[in-house]
Amino acid sequence: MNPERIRILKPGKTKKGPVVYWMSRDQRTRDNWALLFSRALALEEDVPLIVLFCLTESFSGAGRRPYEFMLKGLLEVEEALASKGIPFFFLRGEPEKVIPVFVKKYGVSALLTDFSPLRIKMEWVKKIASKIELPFYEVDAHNIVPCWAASPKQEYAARTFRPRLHTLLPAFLEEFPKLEKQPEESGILENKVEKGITDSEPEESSLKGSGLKDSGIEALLPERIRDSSFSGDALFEAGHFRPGEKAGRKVLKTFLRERLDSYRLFHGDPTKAGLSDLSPYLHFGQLSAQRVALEVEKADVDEESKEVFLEELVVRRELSDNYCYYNPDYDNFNGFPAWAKQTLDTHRRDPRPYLYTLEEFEAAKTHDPLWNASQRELLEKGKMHGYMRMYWAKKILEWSRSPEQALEIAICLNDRYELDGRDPNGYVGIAWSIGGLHDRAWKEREVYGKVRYMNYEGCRRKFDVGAYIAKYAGDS
Ligand code: FAD
Ligand code: FO1
Repeated sequence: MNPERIRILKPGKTKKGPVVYWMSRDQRTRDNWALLFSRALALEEDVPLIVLFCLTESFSGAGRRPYEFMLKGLLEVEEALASKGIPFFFLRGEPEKVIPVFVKKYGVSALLTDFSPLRIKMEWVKKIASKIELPFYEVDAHNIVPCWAASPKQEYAARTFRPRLHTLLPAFLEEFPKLEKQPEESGILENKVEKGITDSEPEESSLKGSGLKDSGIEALLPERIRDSSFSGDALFEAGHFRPGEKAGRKVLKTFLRERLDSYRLFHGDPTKAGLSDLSPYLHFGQLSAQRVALEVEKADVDEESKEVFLEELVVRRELSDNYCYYNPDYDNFNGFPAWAKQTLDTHRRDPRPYLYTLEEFEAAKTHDPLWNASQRELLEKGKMHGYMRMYWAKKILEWSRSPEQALEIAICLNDRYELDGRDPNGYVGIAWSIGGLHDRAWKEREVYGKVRYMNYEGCRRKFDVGAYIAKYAGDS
């Protein structure tokens, strides 16, 4: 295990007591560097390992569908950990409140968590580090090359990031060691669902708690998610993506067998099943991108397709973490490159050919049947085709009062309905579409300025627009 994957957030001396892996972004037991490091640390100190997950009341505008997908995946995590003798604690509440109480209550000797460049997780980590007096480690279990090792700064574009990554890949794109079973006799605590430890001294809760599986998904959903729904939820067909580690590995297998070979040809055509369909599993960390890369490299298929796919999976995906990690304005106008801010400013007063509200966009009620079809794909499947996301976001820029309002609407709908939403890839994809991030200036035009333009005609040249519209016509 390359030691560069781990960094110390807070030093401290280890005393006798369990090691805790606070699982957040990488919700899986296989191929998980944070879990492997935690297990190695517990083994070294000859103390038990505990894994915990802290469920917050809300998360970046997520609705019911991502929560159900995530919670069903966590059920599987609990089961898989139990088969390794590792207890799983499912806590509720704000991590910066609940985790310090938990580590004190169980005399924890060291705390580990996985890495995320998003503001929400970075703030949780900062607050917790200031409240605890024990060693606190962070492991990048999401990227193949740890974000802090890939580059010391925000990269300008894929072409500046790619050579750095390719130089470092051999040192990190390695096979994973096996996760050692934890001996039963280490007297570790039973699985239990802690009913939201609060700041006050928790009452001595029984060790015989019920695991997640006894609770049922409905009861596990945060209150406000259980009681509310968004207008688009009614159209959701849950069956397209089965949640969890096992389902993720099955989708990978099918992709390698049936779709990787033609990825180069079909990945830009939303009327074809040409994509991997891995993003929900990668977003929730139910599948390791490193595992995908290792299997793709071994696949005996069209070499160019492998390259085109790895460019997306490795360079584009890890470039998203780079942007969010080094640019605190990753989800607002200020984060855009200077040339893009300048050109969008110049065209602020251009007349918009159409103007729609969030609700009209959400209900796929624009004048453009192609745009409406992409929105309906999102509402029905919970995953819009990658090519259509560019068109979808750019038209929101064209039909909104300002770039700021367009950003707000695109992020809101993306994070409300995409199963893979609330992810660095989303903030970067939207900033690329609306703010020219990681792109260059193009011929100047109304509203867009020099930001790359896309239109219906362009799509017609690329794929059978009529077939796509028919597929997601809905009742409109
Ligand atoms: P495949 O083409 O099979 O790609 C495999 C993996 O490579 C993806 O899962 C993803 O991890 C990575 N990848 C592919 N394309 C990109 C890209 N352009 N940028 C970064 N990584 C990429 N991706 C998300 O994961 N979550 C989002 O919320 C999201 N929102 C987007 C919004 C817009 C406006 C745009 C233009 C792109 C967005 N993307 C997002 C990136 C991309 O569209 C999706 O990752 C991809 O369509 C997911 O489907 P897939 O896994 O079947 O794709
Ligand atoms: N991570 C958590 O640790 N706790 C949560 O309650 C939580 C909710 C959640 C909802 C939707 C979603 O897409 C992700 C969610 N995550 C949650 C995972 C999240 O990806 C990670 O926490 C990362 O830190 C953020 O990148």
